[in-house]
Amino acid sequence: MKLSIQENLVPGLKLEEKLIKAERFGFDGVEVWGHGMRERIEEIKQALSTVKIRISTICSGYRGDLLSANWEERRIAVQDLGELLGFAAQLEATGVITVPTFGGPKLPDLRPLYSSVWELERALLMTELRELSKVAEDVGVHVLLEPLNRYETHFLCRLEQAVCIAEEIGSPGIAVMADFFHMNIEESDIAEALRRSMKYLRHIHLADSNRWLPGFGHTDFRTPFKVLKEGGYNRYMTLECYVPEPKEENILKSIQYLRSLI
Ligand code: LER
Ligand code: MN
Repeated sequence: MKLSIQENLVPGLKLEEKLIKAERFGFDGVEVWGHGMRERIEEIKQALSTVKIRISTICSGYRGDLLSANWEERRIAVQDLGELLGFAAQLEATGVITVPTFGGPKLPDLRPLYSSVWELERALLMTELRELSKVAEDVGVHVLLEPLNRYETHFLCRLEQAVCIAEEIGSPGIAVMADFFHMNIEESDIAEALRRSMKYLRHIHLADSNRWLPGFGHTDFRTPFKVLKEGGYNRYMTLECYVPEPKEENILKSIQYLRSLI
């Protein structure tokens, strides 16, 4: 298993500085934000040329909303995501983290055409993901579906819902990621949820129960990590969490804690 950290959590001004620092901390990768990627791609490639550390993933950062009631908004989301998948391939990253929609539903109740708004949203997403799966497959990266807790989205909250979508699409371009903070709220058994998702699991976000660095809350990482190890998970786990002061010291503490478990 490889460890990565989101770029904003690493002290430093320029990406090159952050990459050097993250490598010194002992990380294998850095997760970058998708926003403004077109303008940043050359700077990122340049920064990568001087270090061993890699870009693990691109986190979201597309405009629009895949489940908006507005066609333009949906179109922009699909277009931007397609473009980000291309950038992910150029950076040799796993893929692009995708939250189908934040907040509540934006689509109308179309009963009896669809039995619920959720069913309509799902059908719409399937159409969009079929299109995106071809792009992702062509360039060899993944759309990483991320379930969030109920306070951030009504749509995908548990791993099994994302797995079901990936299964139905049936393309290596569509995969699933797991975030320990969200799982801590939504899954009745984190280890079991991971075990059932192994076939489609391509990325992980790490945070403790309070969304602080792993080791600074009360989440049990031991059992889920055991499941990941047994399932042959050898991909990135990225820190997406609050870093309490003193930051550098605590990042080092957390990475040591995680290495002792994996
Ligand atoms: C939001 O809470 C989150 O976990 C992010 O990874 C969404 O992109
Ligand atoms: Mn996350």
